[in-house]
Amino acid sequence: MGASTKSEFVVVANRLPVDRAVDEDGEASWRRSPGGLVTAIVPVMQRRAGAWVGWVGAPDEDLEPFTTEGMDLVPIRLSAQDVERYYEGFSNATLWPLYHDVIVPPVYKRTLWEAYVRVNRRFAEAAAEVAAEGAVVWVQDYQLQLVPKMLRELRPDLRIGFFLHIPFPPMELFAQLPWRTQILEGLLGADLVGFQSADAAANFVRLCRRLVGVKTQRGEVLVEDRIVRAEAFPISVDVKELIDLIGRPDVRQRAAQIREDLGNPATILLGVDRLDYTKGISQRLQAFSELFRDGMLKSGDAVFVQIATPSRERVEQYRILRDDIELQVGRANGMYSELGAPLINYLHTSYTRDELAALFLAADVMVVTPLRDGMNLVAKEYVACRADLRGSLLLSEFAGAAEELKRAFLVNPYDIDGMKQMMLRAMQADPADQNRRMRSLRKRVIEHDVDRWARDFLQALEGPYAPERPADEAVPTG
Ligand code: ADQ
Repeated sequence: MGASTKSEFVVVANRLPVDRAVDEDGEASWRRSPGGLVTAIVPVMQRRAGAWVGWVGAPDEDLEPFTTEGMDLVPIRLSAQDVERYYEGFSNATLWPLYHDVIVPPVYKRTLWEAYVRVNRRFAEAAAEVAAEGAVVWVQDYQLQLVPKMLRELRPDLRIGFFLHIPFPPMELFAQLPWRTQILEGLLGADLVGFQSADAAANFVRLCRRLVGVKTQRGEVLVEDRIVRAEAFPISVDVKELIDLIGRPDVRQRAAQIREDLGNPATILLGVDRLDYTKGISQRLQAFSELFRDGMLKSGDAVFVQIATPSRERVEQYRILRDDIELQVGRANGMYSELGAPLINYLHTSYTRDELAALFLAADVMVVTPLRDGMNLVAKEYVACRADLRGSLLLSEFAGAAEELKRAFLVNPYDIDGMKQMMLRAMQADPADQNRRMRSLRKRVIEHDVDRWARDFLQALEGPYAPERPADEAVPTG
């Protein structure tokens, strides 16, 4: 990308959509990161000569803009202190727990906030630099909530969209944040603010009215002479990629092999999560092991496979969580397993997409029990992979996905007894019941895949906006 080239379409996200790969000769190159967001946005980037502004994921790296796979990438430098304060600090020790029901206490520290402001400004300035006149800029997620306002101040000609991937909390929780007004004003710099659910969008609009004192109506906030829209765009998965994977003979063989390696138990239950306290891993393992304690299950009836991807390991609460889970797994296995047949197979590692697809095919019950989750893509990935219409999804009511996946076995993850009963029901569901449920779940996921999500958001951002009534009538001023 030449220094003078400007882009008509710019994505701004904490991370660039690439990871560094080092080959046998020590040569470094860039590989596209796995994940739905990247898959959904890359085709749009390629069609429109887009640019992506983000951090490479390592501290203190000074990189010039570069092009890979038809994407222009604009690296943002973060010092080790920025990473500690903006990323691990304000993003993941303040906002993350606050936006997830305060499951652990958020850290409120002025030094972290100052770093958040400083780094958000750096992202906004880079985006302002690279965007062409009248370009569309799409800002992603909770790490960058101040960018829309900062960017609008620098470049009032741009059309700015923002999408929040995590929940947006209600007044009772959000009001704790010492910088609550600044965050709301930051988001109000956008033309369109997208959320995973209608509840989150409604929380945002209500908070703007109460804390910023602006006029609002349904999904609209009036800011001076602009209308900011707040709407739900539930994110989804790359269904095509998953269907291709499960059609591969090696993936099917691997699924059969996994069942065999686990000793061909009657039922395999599976959990796949980042190791995060929002995911309810401990609650589900407790429910499962109590079924053995109570004699409802015995060795050979069922095996639980819990895959936990290492995550945010420098943040204290994540270190505590890891120790707690590993203690719990060790205890349950020590008490209820038989020699050579552990109750819980716990793997603290990351997997390839092929291996994940094979695990989904091998699992009779997919257990997704977050205490709070913006959406949860694992639930949708499992459904997309079960073209055989077998398997059961046990899903928390507090995952955004529950709003769409109504035929799952829904549970309150705080209710251990309720979860035990539902776990048994999901395990015992007959093939006809599984079939009916899975057919309905799959219809929803196939019709609403990640391409549609990106398309819907961008159409809402760029298309002509037709409010139900003219703006000056709908939102009286003065
Ligand atoms: P996450 O909290 O990371 O995402 P999730 O939606 O489940 O949660 O996405 C995780 C992704 O990582 C899935 O695609 C999954 O397959 C993959 N993954 C998990 N464990 C893995 C492993 N061991 N190896 C390889 N891959 C693994 C945030 C929000 C969610 C929201 C998404 C997207 O917290 O609520 O759904 O963003 O908006």
